[in-house]
Parts: sequence; structure tokens; C-alpha cells
Amino acid sequence: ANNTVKTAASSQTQGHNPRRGVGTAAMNRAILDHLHFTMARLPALASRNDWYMALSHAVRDRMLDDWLASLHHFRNKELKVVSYLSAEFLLGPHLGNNLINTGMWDAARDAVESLGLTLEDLLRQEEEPGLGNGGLGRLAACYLDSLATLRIPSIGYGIRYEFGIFDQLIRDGWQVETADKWLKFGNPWEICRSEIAYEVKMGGHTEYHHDADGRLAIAWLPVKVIKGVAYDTPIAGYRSRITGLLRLWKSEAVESFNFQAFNAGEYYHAVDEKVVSESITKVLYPNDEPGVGKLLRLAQQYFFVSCSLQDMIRVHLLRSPRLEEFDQTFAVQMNDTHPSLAVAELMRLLVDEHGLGWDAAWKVTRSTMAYTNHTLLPEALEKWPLQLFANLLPRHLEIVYEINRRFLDEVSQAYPGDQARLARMSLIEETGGKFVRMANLASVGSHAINGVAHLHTELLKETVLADFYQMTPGKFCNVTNGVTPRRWVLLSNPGLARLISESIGEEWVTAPEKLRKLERFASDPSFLSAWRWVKDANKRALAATILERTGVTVDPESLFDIQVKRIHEYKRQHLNLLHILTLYHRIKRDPGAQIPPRTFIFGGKAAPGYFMAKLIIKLINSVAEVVNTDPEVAGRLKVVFFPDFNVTNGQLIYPAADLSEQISTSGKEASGTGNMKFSLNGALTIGTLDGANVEIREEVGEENFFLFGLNATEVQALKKSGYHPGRFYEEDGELREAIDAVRSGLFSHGDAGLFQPLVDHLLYDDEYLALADYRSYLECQERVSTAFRQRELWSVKSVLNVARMGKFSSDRSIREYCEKIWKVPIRPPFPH
Ligand code: GPV
Repeated sequence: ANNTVKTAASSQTQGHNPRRGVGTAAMNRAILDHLHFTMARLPALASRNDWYMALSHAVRDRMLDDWLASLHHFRNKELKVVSYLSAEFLLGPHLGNNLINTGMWDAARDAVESLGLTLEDLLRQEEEPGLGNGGLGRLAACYLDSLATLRIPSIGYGIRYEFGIFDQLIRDGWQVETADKWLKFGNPWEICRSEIAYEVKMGGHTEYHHDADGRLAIAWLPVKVIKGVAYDTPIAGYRSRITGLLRLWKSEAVESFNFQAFNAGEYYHAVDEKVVSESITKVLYPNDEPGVGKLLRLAQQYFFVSCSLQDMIRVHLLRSPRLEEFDQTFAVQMNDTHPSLAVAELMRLLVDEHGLGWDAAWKVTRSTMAYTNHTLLPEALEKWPLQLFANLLPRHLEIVYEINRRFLDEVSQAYPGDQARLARMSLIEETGGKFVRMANLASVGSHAINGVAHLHTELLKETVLADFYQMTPGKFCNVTNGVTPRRWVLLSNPGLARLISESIGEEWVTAPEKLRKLERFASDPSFLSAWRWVKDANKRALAATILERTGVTVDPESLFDIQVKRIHEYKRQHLNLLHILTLYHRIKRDPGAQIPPRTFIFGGKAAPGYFMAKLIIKLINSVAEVVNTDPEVAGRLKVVFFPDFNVTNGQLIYPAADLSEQISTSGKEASGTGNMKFSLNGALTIGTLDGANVEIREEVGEENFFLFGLNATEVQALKKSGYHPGRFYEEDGELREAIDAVRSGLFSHGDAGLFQPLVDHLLYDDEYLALADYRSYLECQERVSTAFRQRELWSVKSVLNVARMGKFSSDRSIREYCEKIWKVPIRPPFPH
């Protein structure tokens, strides 16, 4: 493990300290040097990407001193390291964020301008690393920012997908997916650590024999061994002088060629092997909230978990030879069940490879691991067909069985004779086909289980994890999600950030409770008009981009009503559409109707195999086509589908919103984090009592939040009593009119069949109660319209939203994880 070469310089742990100035002149020099030495280009011939790469390398150089110093913490016995295991990190572009967090923005901008370029242009050049689907991956990225900002030694472990989340094109109103070639022009932020590599076994079978001392030894004889190589990306904390580590694993063949096959003349077979090995980390699965999965996905999960745990054990052994103390070196957080094989893999490494007894290994495994659940949707709980699991991970299945045997013993002691409970809590599902239940494995193998919003945690305890809660209530806690104010305000909304800082100082960036000081400006007319000016400028910027990307002209004076998130029936983009259709009909019926102009903006990707979600995208675009061009509407309503919603586009969209749509069926959205980004940027929310909406409303005040719809209890009751969506359709004329219009082919050039599956779904099933909430939603939207007419009052509410959003900083979330789960001390903010 320690192959350090001793040289005269080895004693210098502080590192060689070249002078890396951060002034404009030094930056200018550094960019030109990198253009020459790294990109091998003459300035006259350099492309925009060459300049972007040169600048990024210059910035990365300036992060290295802090980074190398931070990496040293991993060897310091006194400091527990947080290890965040996540199959997704939806980072968004690095350059702007790193300039903000390191404080080099101005120097970089000036240096770039002195070279005749603009920083904005170079920022636009970056292909964002889209290594995640949506909320779960983005949450992991916000947490890395906060961990570094709060100076907590930490490593984010994940997968270096060669292709991240697909790029979304809209063709003829339909979503078309194209490959995300984010590495095409090189990635200046990562450092390949060829020497940090581990072997990962797969497939085959196990054998038992007695070793020389008569002890039972277990051998796993795999059919395949794959190599995982570390790629490190520095994560700058905000002015913290700490740089965190994101370590992503790329799969490679152990040997590039199978020489036996090669010698036998089977050249193609030899290369085949390499292709299969490399395919493990080829592509991100584009489903958020997946159900029963595919072999390759299980292989991905095992691959990254195994590399990460082997790496942690290596680091631990640098500190102490005693693996019983592993839990003092690492606190491991499992981001949903995707990394839950870590429970079985840590057991295997400790017992099979490092000779610990089962009990000692189990004790340390449990006290190391913790599990965050991110969904209540039963179909989204991961489970693996037993045979598939056995074929890939024969040894782990044995370990799972042994964990299960011991666990079920405890259950039957606690609940004698309760067979049904035993069957529910088993790690193996046996009702109609056998499966390994990953949420049960994660729950049993962890000392802490948390939900991501207060309501979500309560419902977890009552529903999907009720049995586990009853048996071990002390394991459960809530940590409400948060988002980083660095990326989501400072970087995305510089105008607002400047106005806030000019009024109350800059402390809010790391102490967002200080935003409360804005409350007293809510009665200052000149402040309010500055506030509106910022919002209007953001709306104009978005309008310009909408025109460029979709050809639709929108009025920046109109109410920007925005719903951006993955397309999902439970998120109810179709409920939003029903409102639009109703307004459309009202205008058609009464051209003089008092309806303040609105621009409805949608964005979000649909899982490629999710038919209904894709049909919803088509319907949004079809409604847009009709409404946007109807002369009777005369621009009072505009509907836009903003293609390829991702972090980069989000940074443009959130700051421009007046109204944030958070309209999921109550009890279905675990937390939501877009809701926080909108509100933090001064949008008001229309929402149900779902996920973190509940807490947002509590914080901002009910008079500053547009609430509608059934609550979770009412949803359950209605379902139980028998829900008949057809009745709502029969009894509400406007609802009928909206649905009939879709059914008639009005939006599909007369093709009445096109949206039939969606209409049928609503009328005969409507699992997510869109029709039940329709009238309440419409009435609430009227309150929104009325409020928006009183612009001054609207701005007051907008200010109060921002002023009271401090709770939703990811710094607060991370502090709670430290206290409640990781038992890691919170350090005072730098430089105290
Ligand atoms: I499970 N979430 C996600 O994006 N992908 C998943 O696979 C699963 C959950 C989301 C939830 O849907 C959001 O409510 C939540 O805010 C987010 O995870 C972060 O907790």
C-alpha cells in the first residue's frame, strides 16, 4: 500500500510550494503557460475549448495546496472521515463554482479579459458532468460542497460514468435521447490515480476447506476480475481552505489482453474481455427511482462499493492495524440503497480477507454504516432477483443469508409466533419469485436510518419501514434536505446575491439564518424596487434563452410559472396542464376574462422507458403549439418546454421564477430540493403538503405560500374508501372540458388516439389523484393571479421567502448528519 519512494524531499509533508499568485497578472501568465504546455497551442490558433482548458488548469493548480493539505487529514487518527457512498453525483459545471468558492472570480475574469476573451464565454464551454438523474444525485453534490465548506474531512465515492444522463432533444414534440459525451474534449478537473486501483471479483462459486490450523476457510472463485481505477476531483469549500475529495471509479480490464486467447489466435475474443470489463462504468442508468433492475446495474453497484471499501480499509490500515476500530476512521453514509451491498461487502472483506470473526465484523460494520432512504414509492424500492444476485455475487448471497438467519432469530424472539412479520422483515422476499430486498439489508446493517424531510420520515416509520421502526425505533431520525447557497444563489443569481450582501453583509453565504435580516427591508420601497429589478433582469435573460432554444417569444412582464424536475406521474405535470387548458378555455369563452398574462415553463427528462412520462412531454409541447399560436389568446398565455433540463439550465431557470410548482400528490415526494432552490431565489410556491414543502411553508409563513390539495392522511383515506376519478370528471364542467379537449384530438391534429392512454389513465385509474386535487388547485391558482396583480405585495412575499429560507441550506443538513448520525465534531467556520 505504501510504495512511497524515499528521497531527500520525503520529509516535506507540507509539499513543494511553488508560488501560484492569484492576482490578475499571475492568472494571465498561468493561462498562457497552460495554453502552451498543457494544450500545446499558440494563442492565435486556440479554440474556445483550449482557453477553457487552460483557465481551468490554472484554477485547479491554485486549488492543489489546500487539497494536498486536506488529503493529509485522512492520516490523522484524531479525525473521523465521512465517506458518502452514492451511485450518483450531479455536480454541474465546476469552473464557476470553483472560482466563487476559492475567491478567484475577479482575478480570473480580469485575466481572461486581458487576453481578449470573456469569462462568460469560457464558462459556457464546460460540459457539465451529468453523473446523476435528479434530486438524489444533486443532493450528493450539494453535500460535498457543504462538507468542504464546513471543513469536515470527507470523501465522496461513486462511479465515473463515461456517459452520464442523456441529453434531451425535442423532435416534433417528443423526447429524443442522445448520448452525453461529456469527456469528449477532456476533463481538466479530474486526476487519474493509476496507482490507486483495486480488483473486484464477480461471478463463479465458493468453496470451503479447512486450512492448516483446522479453521474453516472460504474461497470465492470468481469467473471474472475487473480493475477499478480512482479518478479524483477536488471539491472546493467556500473560502474554507479545505478542498474535499470526490473519488470516482472507472472499470478496466485487469489485463488488456487475455494472452492465452491471443496466442491461440482468437484476437477478437481477447479484446472482448476488455470490452466487457470496461462496460461496467460506461453508462448511467437513466431511471430515477428504479425498481427491479438489470444485471449490469447490480455489477455497477457492487463494483463501486467494493473499490470504495477496499480503499477505506487501505486508509484505515495507514492509521491502525486494528480493523475492529474501522468505525473510528470512517462514518459511511449510503445514499439510498444503491450502495447497500456495502453491508455485505464490508462483512466479506473483514471476515474472508482480513480474518475477523463474524461477531466482531458485524459490530463494526453496523456502527460504521448508515442509510438514507429517499422514497416511499413501493415500486421504487430496490430488490434483486435472487438468481441474478447469486450468479454475480455468490459469496455475498451466503453472507446475506447468514445476516438474515441471525436477524430473523432476533425478530422471532422479539415477536414470537408472528410469521407475517418475519416474512415482511426478511432480507429475502419469497412471495412469487425470490428477491433480495436492499432496503431491508441497508436497515439491518446500519446503526442509523433517516428520511429526508419531516413528513417523509414519519411516513417511513408508518409504512415502508414500519416493522423496522417498531423493532428499533432509536435507529430512526430525520434530516431534512438542503441545498448549497453557493451554487444556487451566489453563482446562479449574482444580482440577487449582490443586493442581499449590500443590504445585510456577506455572512449569509455560510450562515443563511442571517438572511432574516432581510425582513426589515421588506417594507423599504426602494429595496423592493431593486429586488424587482433583479428578478426582471433574470426573467429577461431566461426569455432570451427560451427564444434561442425553442423559438418561442415570451413576455418578461408576465408571471413566470415554472415546473422543472424529472417527469413523473406522481409529480403531476399533467395537473399543471389541466390548469393551462382551463385558462385557455376561459379565454376562448370570454376573450375579456381578467387573466393576468402567464408564461408556463416546463423542463425535465423522462426515463427513456417510461411511456406515460414521454407522452406527458408530447402533450405539453402539443398544448404549447396550439395555445402559443392562437390569435384569440394573443400572447396572454405562453407554454414552453425548455429542453434538456440539467444543472446548467437550472442555474438560469430558478432565478427567473415568480411561481414554483411543487404539486406532487401528498405523501409521494420524499422531500424535493427544487422547491428550496426556487424559494431561495425569491419565487413563491404553489404546493401540496408534501415532502419539504411542509417545512418550507412553516418557515416562510402560510401567508407567503400557496397551499392546495389533499394532505397525506386525506389521500390515504380517499384511496381506502375507493377513489373514482370519473366522478370528478362528471361533476366538474371545466375539468370535463379540459380532458375532452385532449381526447378530441384538438392538440394532436385531430388524432384522437394519441393521448388516449393518458386520458384513460386519468379517468379510470388516476393513481396520483390529479382529478381529486384539480378544483382546489384551480382555486389556489386564482389566488396566485390575484396576488400577482399587486406587484408590491408580491415582492414583499418574495423577500420574506428568501429571508426565511435559511433552514434549507445544505450546511444545516450536514451539521445534523454530523451530530445525529456520524458523531463527527462540528468545527467553527474558517478562520476562527
Ligand atoms: I429513491 N430521489 C431521486 O432523485 N432518485 C431516486 O432514485 C430516489 C429518490 C429523490 C426524491 O424523489 C426527492 O423527493 C428527494 O428530494 C431527492 O431524492 C433527494 O432526497
